[in-house]
Amino acid sequence: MTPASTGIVTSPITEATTKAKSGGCGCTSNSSTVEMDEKLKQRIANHPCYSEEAHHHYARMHVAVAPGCNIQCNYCNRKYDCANESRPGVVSELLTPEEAAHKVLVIAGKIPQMTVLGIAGPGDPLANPERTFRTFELIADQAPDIKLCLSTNGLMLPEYVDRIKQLNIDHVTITINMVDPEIGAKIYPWVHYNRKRYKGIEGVKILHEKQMEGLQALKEADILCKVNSVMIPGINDQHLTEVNQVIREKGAFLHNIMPLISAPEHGTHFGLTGQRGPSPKELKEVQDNCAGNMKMMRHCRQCRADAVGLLGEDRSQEFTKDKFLEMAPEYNLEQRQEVHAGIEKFKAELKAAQEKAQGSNVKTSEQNSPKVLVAVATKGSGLVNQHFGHAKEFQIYEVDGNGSRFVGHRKIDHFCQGGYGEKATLENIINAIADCKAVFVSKIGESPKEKLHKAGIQTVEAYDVIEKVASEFYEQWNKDC
Ligand code: CLF
Ligand code: SF4
Repeated sequence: MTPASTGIVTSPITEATTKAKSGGCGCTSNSSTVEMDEKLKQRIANHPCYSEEAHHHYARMHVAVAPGCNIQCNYCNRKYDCANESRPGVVSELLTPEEAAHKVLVIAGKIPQMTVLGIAGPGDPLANPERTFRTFELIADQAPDIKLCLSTNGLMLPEYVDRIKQLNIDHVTITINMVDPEIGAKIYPWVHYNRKRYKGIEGVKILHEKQMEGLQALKEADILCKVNSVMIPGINDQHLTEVNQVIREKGAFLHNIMPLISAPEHGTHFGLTGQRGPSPKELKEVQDNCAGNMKMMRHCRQCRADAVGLLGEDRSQEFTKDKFLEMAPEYNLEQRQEVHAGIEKFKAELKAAQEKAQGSNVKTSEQNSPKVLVAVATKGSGLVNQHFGHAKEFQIYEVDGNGSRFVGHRKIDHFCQGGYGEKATLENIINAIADCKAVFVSKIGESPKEKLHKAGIQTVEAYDVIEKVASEFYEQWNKDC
């Protein structure tokens, strides 16, 4: 149990440290080398997408109020949610703004660590401006502590930046897959603008122009802009460093390069024509090439237009329309503030534990120590605290003598299936983390442990701060090799 999953104020660091198998050292996790001032840190401190640190503790929710779209992406099938912010093949229940507001007030009470309301589909929010802005108005009025967040393809953004500012929407995402319309023509077959459909490059040029104008306008309005880019091997993979450079120059705050997810059953152009997505290694390479220039987001889960919960969990099925309409709104500002204060206290303890571990970090390894990847089973709160068999994803950390950094996550079919299909699933898990030297878990059975060892992946059982476990593992690994 953690503050992130219960909202109860506890001190799991002390608990974790007591439960640790051995004492020792650790290191701090920081996915970015780009420095930020205090004011900016405060603006993103409890936004789970804009802050990697926050995503271990705070949750977001989406409401699916925006059905229409004004462009066509080759990775999208309109039967499903907008693939710019969602995993393809997912269908959300469409809500009216009033239903959406009711849902937010229900969830704000049941999951008080939910700090952000995003509108990200199922189409494009700004192709449905009245529904989108009406929803934001209702929330701003009734739940003033919830941050508002919007994700768009950018086509209509320049027209709405003033309204976005007025509503105090401080976080806006634009999906920008290209800054060269020739490349864009391979991604977007048409664009609908000012009541006219523009095909091919003519439409892409309009989209590009509006995206750039929108980005500039957000910067001028001091609204934090994240850019999502879908990485499509053979089409824009080489081009994304140029996209990164342009958006950085224009003032984007954060860049989220996401993998194309493509399968024939999604019925998309790319799915049907066999366009593949990138491997985790290819994705990391491109992200690494862009890192250092600006903050990179690596913890995106490509969530659904009705997502609820921490980024790594999906609680949307607990709040389907038939269920949440029966629930009474429980929004309580005081209770929420109390829970947030507890989370902040916990975060401070976590940070202190990380810094303490950093102080006793491996001294010999220094600058040129080899980098290794490790996989971590976690339910959140920055701890190794999940049983191997219950993990639906592993967080991936890169570790060297200077510390450890979160670099991504790998989704897996979780292992405990009552005996059925376990062999196939274990093989899939081993494939998914084959490039990792170790997997950190709170517990693991003898049989999977043995098979992982045969595949060259060590298992480390612990219940402790991730960076501390990583550092102890690295020190031992460094001695052994
Ligand atoms: Fe939603 Fe997007 Fe706001 Fe986050 S999601 S609108 S910025 S609150 Fe986050 Fe989900 Fe990735 Fe989006 S993990 S798909 S980046
Ligand atoms: Fe689909 Fe979103 Fe692209 Fe519109 S912007 S076509 S909903 S992926």
